[in-house]
Amino acid sequence: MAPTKTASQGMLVVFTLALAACSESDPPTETTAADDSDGDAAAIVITMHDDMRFDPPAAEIPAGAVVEWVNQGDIPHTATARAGNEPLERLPAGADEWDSGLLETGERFRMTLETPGEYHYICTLHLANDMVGRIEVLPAGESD
Ligand SMILES: [Cu+2]
Repeated sequence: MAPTKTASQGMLVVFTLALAACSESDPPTETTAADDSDGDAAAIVITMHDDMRFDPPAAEIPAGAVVEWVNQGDIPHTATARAGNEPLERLPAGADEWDSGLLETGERFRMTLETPGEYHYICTLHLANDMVGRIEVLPAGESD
């Protein structure tokens, strides 16, 4: 077998694997706004990485905006803000808590934050690595 042919076959395998990985990463729970195209667009997309960080780690959004977390790492992560676990997890009074559950590579989780105030959330798997994030929700009308 000629070396050049071997090389091109190798490329085909890589492409095939990449395609397979993409199709497997479709989150089963995603029933609305299933793609990145606009419509019900998220106000901010926060990516999750295997160096144990949320990017950006802190964000400001107007009340009622949609936040979307996407796992861009190879290992699972969560985005979690539950009542009763202060100060690691913190919610404004009356705000809805959330827990994405395990997000595998490429999976997304969305949350609409209606209540103004400061939110502290964590990755439950990597709290020891200080994988935490913050979101400031500004009262409607104050964010421009
Ligand atoms: Cu994590």
